[in-house]
Parts: sequence; C-alpha cells; structure tokens
Amino acid sequence: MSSEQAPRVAWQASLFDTATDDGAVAAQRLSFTGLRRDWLDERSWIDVVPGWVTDHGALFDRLREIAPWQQRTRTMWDKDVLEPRLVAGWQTGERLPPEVVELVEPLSARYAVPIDSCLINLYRDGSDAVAWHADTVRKVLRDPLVFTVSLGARRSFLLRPATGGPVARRYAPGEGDLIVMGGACQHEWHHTVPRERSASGARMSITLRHSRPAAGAPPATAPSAPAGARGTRARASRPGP
Ligand SMILES: O=C(O)CCC(=O)C(=O)O
Repeated sequence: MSSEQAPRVAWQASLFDTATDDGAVAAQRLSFTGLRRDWLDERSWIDVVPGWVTDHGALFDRLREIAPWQQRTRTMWDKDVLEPRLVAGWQTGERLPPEVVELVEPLSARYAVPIDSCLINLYRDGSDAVAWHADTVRKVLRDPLVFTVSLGARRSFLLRPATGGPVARRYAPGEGDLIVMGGACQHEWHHTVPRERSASGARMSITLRHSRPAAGAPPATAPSAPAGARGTRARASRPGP
C-alpha cells in the first residue's frame, strides 16, 4: 500500500486539535505533568498522560498519509484471515519519520530506555480490533515497557490477568493520550482493543518498544509466561508487536 493509497477513514482529524498557538497548551505538548500511575497489582502498572500530543489531529493526518500501511494476515484454526486493522512498521535501523522521532525522544529520556521499534495501528472503524494478547517482546526482555500514543477516536483499551477472568481495568484512549504498560504487564496481564459498534470514527495507535533493558534493570532473563499467556501470530514482512 503506497502513500498515494493512504487509507480513507471516517475521522476529520485536524478539526479536533487543541489550538497550539495558545502558550499554555503548547507548554503541555509532550509534557508529563498530568501523568497518573495506576497499579494493576504489586508488579504491574499503567501510566496515563491525557492529551500528551496536543496536535493529535494533525499527527493522525500526517501518519495516515506517509506510513507504509500493510494489510497483514494471521492464521486462525489453520486458515489465513485478514487482520482487522492496518499496521505500518519500520525495520530496526530504518529512519523513522521526524514526527515519530519527536515522540521517541522524551519517552526514551524519561523512562531511560533505548526505544528501537515502532508499529502504528489503524482501526478504521469499530469493526477493527485486536484480540486479547501480551506483546511478544516479553520473550526477549524482562519487564519491557510498551508505549502507546492514541490518536483519533476514543476506543476501549482493556486489561485482564493473563490467566483469564473478567476485565480488570478499562481505559478509553484517543485524542493524543499516552498509555505506558510497565512492570510485569506483558508477562502477567493481557490487553485488547475490542470491536465497538458505537466507535465514533477511526483510531490510530503509535506503539513504541525497546529490545534492550532499561538502564539499571536486572539481567534480561525473561520469565516464562504464565499459563494461557500467548502472543499474536500475525504474519507480515515487517516485525510484529
Ligand atoms: O492499539 C492499541 O492500543 C493496542 C495495540 C496492541 O496491543 C498491539 O498492537 O499489540
């Protein structure tokens, strides 16, 4: 899918930006002052920064235009099916767009991790979704951090223990919010963006990850995932989450 074929979606992105010519709003851009940490249990946490990207509409439009979108397939019950979302990624070492580099730098500095992976997901409408899973980076790193910047319409982002059971936490990120999953989240918890008939338009999530440990972290001996924890099995020429 080339940039001439930027996906058409129902989201008039730039109408939703907070005016960045206002000095106070400009100061909030990529600032961590509104950060809240929610503990899921004694080992896993979620950081939330509402409205971290103030000009989220413009960023949505730009990435919709320039990202190398792909329709991936996944194997389910021995059949190849289309993944219900579009995904764009950059190989390790490939130059990220400056609009993404701008997000990576403050996150890398605050959380003391070398971010080296970026995948962007486009949920075109409420029928696009991602099933319960934990990110595969857990297999190579102990307690990886996963950063997600949500642009566009708000969608449910749910968490439950990897061993199953009811939804334990609900968020509704969109419009520039930042969510960071940390601690043992990828080992002991699962997350999902479910189908949502009432979704008000398209949502894009920029997911950023690291493949080397955080500064001062214990050695990267990844604990084995609890029973029931499994990764997604999407296939594409670019790396998965
Ligand atoms: O879109 C999101 O917020 C979640 C994406 C995700 O979990 C993934 O791609 O592994």
